Amino acid sequence: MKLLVILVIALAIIAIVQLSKVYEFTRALRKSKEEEISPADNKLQANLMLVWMFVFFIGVIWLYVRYGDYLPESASEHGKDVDWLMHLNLWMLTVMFFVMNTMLFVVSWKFYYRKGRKARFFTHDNRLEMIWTLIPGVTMAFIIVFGLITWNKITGPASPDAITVELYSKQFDWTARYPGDNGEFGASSYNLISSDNALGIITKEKIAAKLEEIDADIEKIKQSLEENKMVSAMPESYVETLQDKIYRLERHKQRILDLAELKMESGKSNWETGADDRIAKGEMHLPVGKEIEFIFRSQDVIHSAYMPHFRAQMNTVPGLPTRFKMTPTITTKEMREKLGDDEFNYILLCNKICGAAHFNMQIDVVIDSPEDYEAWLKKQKTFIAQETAPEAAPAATDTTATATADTSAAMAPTADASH
Ligand SMILES: [Cu+2]
Repeated sequence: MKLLVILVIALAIIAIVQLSKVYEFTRALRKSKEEEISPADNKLQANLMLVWMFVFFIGVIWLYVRYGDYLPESASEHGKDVDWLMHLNLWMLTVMFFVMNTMLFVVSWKFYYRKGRKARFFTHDNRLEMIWTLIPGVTMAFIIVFGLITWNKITGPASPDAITVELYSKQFDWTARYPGDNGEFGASSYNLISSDNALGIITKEKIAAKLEEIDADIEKIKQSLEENKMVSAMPESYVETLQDKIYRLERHKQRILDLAELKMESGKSNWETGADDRIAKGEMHLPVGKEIEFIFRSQDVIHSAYMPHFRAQMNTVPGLPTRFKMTPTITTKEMREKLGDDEFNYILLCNKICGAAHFNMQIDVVIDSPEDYEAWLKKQKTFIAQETAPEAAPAATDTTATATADTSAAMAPTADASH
């Protein structure tokens, strides 16, 4: 079948080429020049312009009707504002689209070339300049001002009783972290990210393991320096490179040691604070009617957390936590009833082409009643249970560590605590 289609297309192209050759040949016989176009030709082209305008407009209107409503009603508070803005923009564009295209095609139809007709020539018209500067200027200002007002609503400070949820992205999945009973996240650092600590949460064990790893690396380089010195004279540049490597590793080690000294705002060590953080994968639950403050982090590349049903989207950037707040207004159950679809689920998906499995980087978002949400949260594993052996966990509270005022910024729950 495919072969047949390709064959037909190929034959059609050959036929068109042959026909145009015949046309040129007859023209040569009639001795008319190629650039000579008859008035009848011009008129036909002008009329075709008008016909095409109508076909084009009908096509656009059909697209609006067929695909105009691709999402159900917004399930978040600010979503209504976003929808309003979106529709305002769309209507403005639609009006402009029809006005501009009508002018384009009608002018081509009306003023096609006729012998002896002359165009009026003028170099400047103040009134015209005014019209095409002022109208777009005012329209743009209007869109920008309303856009900024909505944007500030979404990204403004969260209320004190908002629930904070951290969304952590990496190639290619999402992890949701909820602060435990103490309401505070444990600190994290990219320096501690490893296969068994994807979020880089700071714990005594993780710090010890990292220090050990760095020491081993330093030792290896030192050894190779010694060995090479004995064998022959090493090029000086190579020695320098190795010494530079050692210097870098020592500096890295100091950063890890600094992490061990960190304390949270509450005065507890970050290990104590992070131990009861709850981790959810594959599915994220949120309570209806409560303000949620999202904090986004990324491990590797820029991803984008996109929750279309809530009209919410934010880039997740490695090394730079981003945030926004939203209040869900419709539970999953209510939305299923509204849509008459028992299988419906809200989704969180990655909206930035981030690699081979980007298409698969999505999880369900379940909006519960506050009671159901609490019950679900209690069932989620704490970081302590998930990422370390249970017996190794509780001991480590560093009472000797001190916190100084100037490091408090680095101790914000989600900031990467390193420099
Ligand atoms: Cu992604």
